[in-house]
Amino acid sequence: MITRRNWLTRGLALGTAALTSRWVEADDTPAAPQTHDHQKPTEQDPARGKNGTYTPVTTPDGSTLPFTMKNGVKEFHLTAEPVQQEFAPGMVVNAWGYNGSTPGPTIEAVEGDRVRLLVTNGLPEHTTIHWHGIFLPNGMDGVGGLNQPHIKPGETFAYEFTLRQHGTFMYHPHADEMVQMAMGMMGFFIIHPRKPQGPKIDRDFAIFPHMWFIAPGTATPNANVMLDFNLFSFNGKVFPGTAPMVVRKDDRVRIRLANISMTSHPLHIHGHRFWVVETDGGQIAEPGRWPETTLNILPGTTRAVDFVADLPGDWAFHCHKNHHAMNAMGHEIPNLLGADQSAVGRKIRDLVPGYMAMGSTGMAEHAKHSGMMPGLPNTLPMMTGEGPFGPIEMGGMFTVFKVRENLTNYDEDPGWYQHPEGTVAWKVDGPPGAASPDGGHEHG
Ligand SMILES: [Cu+2]
Repeated sequence: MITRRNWLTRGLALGTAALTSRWVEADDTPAAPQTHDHQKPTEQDPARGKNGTYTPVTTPDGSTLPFTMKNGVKEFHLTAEPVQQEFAPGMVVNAWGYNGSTPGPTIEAVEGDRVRLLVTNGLPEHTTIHWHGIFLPNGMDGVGGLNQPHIKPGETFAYEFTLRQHGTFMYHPHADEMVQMAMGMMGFFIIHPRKPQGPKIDRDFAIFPHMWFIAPGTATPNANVMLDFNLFSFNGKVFPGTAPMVVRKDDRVRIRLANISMTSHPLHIHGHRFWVVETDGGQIAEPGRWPETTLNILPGTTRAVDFVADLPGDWAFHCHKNHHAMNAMGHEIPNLLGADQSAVGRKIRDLVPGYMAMGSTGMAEHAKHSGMMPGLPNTLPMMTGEGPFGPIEMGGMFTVFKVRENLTNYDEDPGWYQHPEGTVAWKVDGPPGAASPDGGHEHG
């Protein structure tokens, strides 16, 4: 049986082996993309100098697409296909994606690379791939019907072009778009600069916020919904299924964000502010960069932000559309704030043993009782997660940015932050005047 506590434990186990912070030779072939233990160049690309190095991107809960070098061309292979993916323990979704996941694996390459992308269609209908934001010959742009014939089920098409820019881009279908993207078809296409400038990035994350409509009790997204979505994910996971972002204190962190959903996601970080350094149109020159704590990622855009993680702790990172940081909720819930439900609660309990009337004082009771009241199958509680101080009462687009001193590696969840004594908000006994340090509270 899954309790909320082991949900959280499982949710916080890192979904992917995180990477050690290290520059990788740009010519390296990530044969084992999640460990990077074998970063030896297999073949030198004569078109590139020695300068191209990069810190590999970490796709929380995702992966990096391996490639093979063929006569100086980096060859990647994507298969568009149905995938079954656990969004959080207790909920499996019948989505569509690439190579077994939604979002598909992250493509990483270096400016100047010649790339060949083989795309096999394992879907029940035709598809194409559009390389969003990338400068390429028109016939490689992937708009079905306009630039190329559709890729029919079972067929494989090759796209080939030279990367003439660097930045954060995406791939997604340009065929039956509303259905295929509502079903989860998307991926990152990261092009590292051939000559990196500025300080070294220690941790480079890539996150797709996405939204879905999955009727409670079911497992297949409804692609006919236009705005009324009810499940909100980071890289195909919802809290508490989302992997934390683990960094060392004073790491320079980059977070790349991309959105092909139907609405914007104002993504917010706690305890830090980040600098907006990049759009899908390219790099923002140094004087034009600006600080934010919340950045609205519009549909059809990517953004990258950089900052130094200088404050240790467990910091929330979440969408600030508040219902996007919750799990599936019904839309027809009556507003019961302030209503006395005690009489009706007694009557319903005669019919439904164990029934609890909720909502009179707010929704927090839902998080408290979600482990006690049986819910619909394959449906997550609206507010969930258990922290060291009690219920976290979140869901959806929510994860934890963990900044630690003395971190030995990025591969293990360091657990909850151990707050130095006297640095946690405390309960005041007696009149408010007692809250001052002179009022008797012990400070560390
Ligand atoms: Cu959102």
